[in-house]
Amino acid sequence: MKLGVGLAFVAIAALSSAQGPPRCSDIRVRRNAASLSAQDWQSISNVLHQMHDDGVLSRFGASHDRLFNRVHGNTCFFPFHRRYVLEFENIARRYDSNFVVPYWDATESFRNPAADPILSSTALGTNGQGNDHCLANGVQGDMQLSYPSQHCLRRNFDQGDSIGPWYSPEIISSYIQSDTSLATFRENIEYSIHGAVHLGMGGEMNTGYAAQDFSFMVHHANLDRLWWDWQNAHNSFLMYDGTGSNGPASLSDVIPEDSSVPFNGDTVESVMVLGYGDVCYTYDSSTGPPQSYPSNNAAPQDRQQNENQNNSAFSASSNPANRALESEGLRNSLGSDVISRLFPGLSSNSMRKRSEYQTKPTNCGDPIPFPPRLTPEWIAMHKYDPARVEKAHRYACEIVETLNNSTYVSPY
Ligand SMILES: *[C@@H]1O[C@H](CO)[C@@H](O)[C@H](O)[C@H]1NC(C)=O
Ligand SMILES: *[C@@H]1O[C@H](CO)[C@@H](O)[C@H](O)[C@H]1NC(C)=O
Ligand SMILES: *[C@@H]1O[C@H](CO)[C@@H](O)[C@H](O)[C@H]1NC(C)=O
Ligand SMILES: [Cu+2]
Repeated sequence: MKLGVGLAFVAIAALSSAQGPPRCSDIRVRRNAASLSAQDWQSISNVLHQMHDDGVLSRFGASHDRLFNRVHGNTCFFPFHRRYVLEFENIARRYDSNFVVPYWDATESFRNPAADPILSSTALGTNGQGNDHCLANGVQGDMQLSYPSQHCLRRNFDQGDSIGPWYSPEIISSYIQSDTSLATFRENIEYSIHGAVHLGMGGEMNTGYAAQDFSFMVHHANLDRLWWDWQNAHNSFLMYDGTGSNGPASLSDVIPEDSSVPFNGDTVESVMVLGYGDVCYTYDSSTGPPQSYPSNNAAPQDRQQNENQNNSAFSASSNPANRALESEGLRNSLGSDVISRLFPGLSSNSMRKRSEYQTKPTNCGDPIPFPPRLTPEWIAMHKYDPARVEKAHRYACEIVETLNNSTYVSPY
């Protein structure tokens, strides 16, 4: 009798841990912005202008600005921006039922971001023009904004007409593979590629109301994709640790919201797993939503299963061919000690010893440049702890130096 009750209890516990929101019947796919046609960008432009005319862009700018210090610098960074971009996408789909926010894989063009075709006059637009650095072309060319006061939509590259180098895919791949807690992964992403892209673009993107520039959505969709890849790589879909927007992070935390863009009290838990509940999208470069809702305490999966997806869970790059070259190159160029520390996702696969590859190939690419620092203004604006930011930057530089010291040749 006692045993029966015990078994029943275990069965119920197992069931409830596997519950969660229902799987979406229709899961849309966020595409790589690099694969969009001129017609796709034109459709996006039409939607953005209608949303602007209806005051929707101002509402998103205001909401992000007012919530600023609650949704940056803590683990809520990820769930907040997932919910926020989703809300933008849902509203945009009322204007065009085919609208899906594309993602900008800003790692692929890290050596010379200003030359990225996504920053061309038929896509997100080039650098701003004139004394005010007004955006004059692209999907939001010549747009006038009213939040927080009348101004043109501005873009002001950080190095005059060009943008300094960003973070290479290998650095972000290392975060995806080696960060075992979401709190650590959040710090590494927020202090690296997140800030580098905002600061490199400058203008509107360097303000609290940056979301009025569509670049914000395309950039944050990419950060969301990286979070999803991290969740898959560690089979840690429900991990939410560290500090949330209101003290110790908890899945039951309500996502901070502003009345200008209401989330109806949605919790962090409601956005943790793509393809479930109201989070009905996935990414074209990523592992798709799991077949059943993950349990809270799932053990790390055998990573071998991801091999047939060209290491999609192990590389920040969205390009399958480069992803394969990156993994192959890292395996062949680094000692097993470095692999297990910086790229542990590769260690379960057959590895050749570094001694077999002592000489650099003659077609050696340029070394990966050291990534940029966040500016003191950016650190102060976000109320980041400067010591944590510095620690993260030093770690990124150590990854670059380790690769530079090895025989590894980056395919990027
Ligand atoms: C992996 O990448 C290679 C090179 O781009 C490609 O030929 C192959 O079809 C890809 N395999 C899968 C399963 O995506
Ligand atoms: C890479 O190594 C070369 C020497 O092998 C050095 O000149 C260069 O400064 C290094 N670059 C980085 C980014 O570490
Ligand atoms: C790279 O090599 C240089 C020169 O040998 C060495 O001083 C440095 O510590 C190495 N860096 C890393 C991260 O291994
Ligand atoms: Cu933000």
